Amino acid sequence: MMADYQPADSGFALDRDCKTLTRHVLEQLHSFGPEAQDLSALMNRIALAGKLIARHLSRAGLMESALGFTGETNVQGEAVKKMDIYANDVFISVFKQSGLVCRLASEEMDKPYYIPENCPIGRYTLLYDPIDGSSNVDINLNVGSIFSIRRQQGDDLDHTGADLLQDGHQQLAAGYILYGPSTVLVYSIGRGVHAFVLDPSLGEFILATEDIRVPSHGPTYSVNEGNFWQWEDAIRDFTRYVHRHDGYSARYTGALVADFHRILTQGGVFLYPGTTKKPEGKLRLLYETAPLAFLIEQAGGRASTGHEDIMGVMPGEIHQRTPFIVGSTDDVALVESFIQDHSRRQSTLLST
Ligand code: P6P
Repeated sequence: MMADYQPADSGFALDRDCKTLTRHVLEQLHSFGPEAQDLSALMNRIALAGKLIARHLSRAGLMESALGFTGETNVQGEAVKKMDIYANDVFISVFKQSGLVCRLASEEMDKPYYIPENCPIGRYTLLYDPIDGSSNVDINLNVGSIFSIRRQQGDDLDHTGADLLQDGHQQLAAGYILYGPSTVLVYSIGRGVHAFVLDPSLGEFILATEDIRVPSHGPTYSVNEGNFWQWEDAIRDFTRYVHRHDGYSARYTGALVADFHRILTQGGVFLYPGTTKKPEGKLRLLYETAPLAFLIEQAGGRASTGHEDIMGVMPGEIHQRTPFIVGSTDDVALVESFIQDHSRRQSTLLST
């Protein structure tokens, strides 16, 4: 009787190369039921979008009309890059025939894109920022895509997307793709945060790090200090504090996904506070700050507007913005302590 077959020592390497994203999602859910299969299929489509965008980015410098501006401005009033439109359309193309989604809501589209009648309609909504940090695209620096998946609630017959105006706890899954020296996909379906690296030779995202935990404190503070005089005093005082105390380093790339990835993996705090020009902040809730808040909380960190948890913010409209303070629990709390001190001082002054 032959002994049971034992894989050779390379078993670990082979098994690791087989830990693809779709398999990981099913293992996470310990289920092969309909919703598990849906989530696995949704993540598989997002991975395909990431591969297509990564490929386009890697060759953009050699392609006519891949870089630069379209000459249009989007609903945010921002100049649109050709890569923004390409990436936006990639997500639509990848999901249009999937039978998984009923609509897609994006930074680049004023209203959600509804899957046409002649295509299979699903019961999920994809909310995404197709290319985050597009000011970096033409200079070959990091950019990312951010995504959030919600289940459709109600029928949305009037196509207003009103049922999307729910807080961050309604997210089923969230994550991002970071296009850098390697292409990294980070996601959570509410059971921890996991990172996959694209192996171009396989054309697969392979599990790299499981159950990422953000340290309770880190040395990095990440903020655009060019806005210093546009901030409220509390944020200026926080900045003065980290200038004066050892152990802090400033890092800021201009791409939220890249700055967030550093904070998620090494600790610290990223801030995009309100300014005099944009008191509500620059970053968008439904497809930027809420998905990243979902991730950081899953990794043991925090995300705040400075006054409340991002995950609890109820949006008034699809493109609503929020101030964003995200990262290690101790570092987010430090920023909030300056805000609370200032609020106390102001209320004391007003009461005298
Ligand atoms: P600023 C990119 O446009 C973006 O939305 C985020 O990726 C990034 O964190 C932020 O804006 C950068 O904005 O005002 O510092 O250039």
